[in-house]
Amino acid sequence: RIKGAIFDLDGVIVDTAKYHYLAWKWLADQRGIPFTEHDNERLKGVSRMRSLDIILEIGGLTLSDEEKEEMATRKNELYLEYIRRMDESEILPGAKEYILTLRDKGVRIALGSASKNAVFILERVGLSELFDAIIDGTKVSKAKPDPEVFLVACESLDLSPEDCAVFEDAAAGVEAAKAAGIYVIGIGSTDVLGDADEIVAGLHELVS
Ligand code: G16
Ligand code: MG
Repeated sequence: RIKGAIFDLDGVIVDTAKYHYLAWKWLADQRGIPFTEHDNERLKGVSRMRSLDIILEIGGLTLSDEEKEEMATRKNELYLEYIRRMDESEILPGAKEYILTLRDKGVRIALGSASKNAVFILERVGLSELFDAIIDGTKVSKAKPDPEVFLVACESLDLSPEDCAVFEDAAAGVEAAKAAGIYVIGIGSTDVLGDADEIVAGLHELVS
């Protein structure tokens, strides 16, 4: 029986991967980098800068730190244009219901996201109040697959990793949760989430 539940944001609570993709795609096109939705899978759960490195690697491009900083800032401006328009209709099926069910049982709820825009997104979709702790890209220095984000989430809930469960859609996130010693429920398909302790298609499957 778990005492704390830690949710990833993108791919678990909302589908912001499509907006990350559109923003990166626009920039990749500008630079003539062939970037596909298949490649986008590698960007899931990893930090903004790491995402840029992966895209530049696909294009075989080397940029100065200054140019990279500029490109990352531009990407975020484009991304913000998309997420600014988000509302509660973009909450993935079952996500809100499942979190409410857990809260009813006294389970403490945390967010464990790589995104620096997590608080803004939760506010846009009206879910901020349901979280006892929000750990995101502004609060940790080491990105997934490093366990830091999930370990800090456990600490913030005042619980040990053995008493928590992580809900993750990305391979990097599953790896991070395992490294933190936390039970992990993969959200999505077996081919990406093979290392998870359990796999479901979406949180809707867990709502009884
Ligand atoms: C999300 C996405 C990643 C993205 C990262 C950083 O992580 O899955 O693709 O690169 O956030 O986002 P931002 O540019 O907004 O800081 P998660 O951990 O919520 O899946
Ligand atoms: Mg994710």
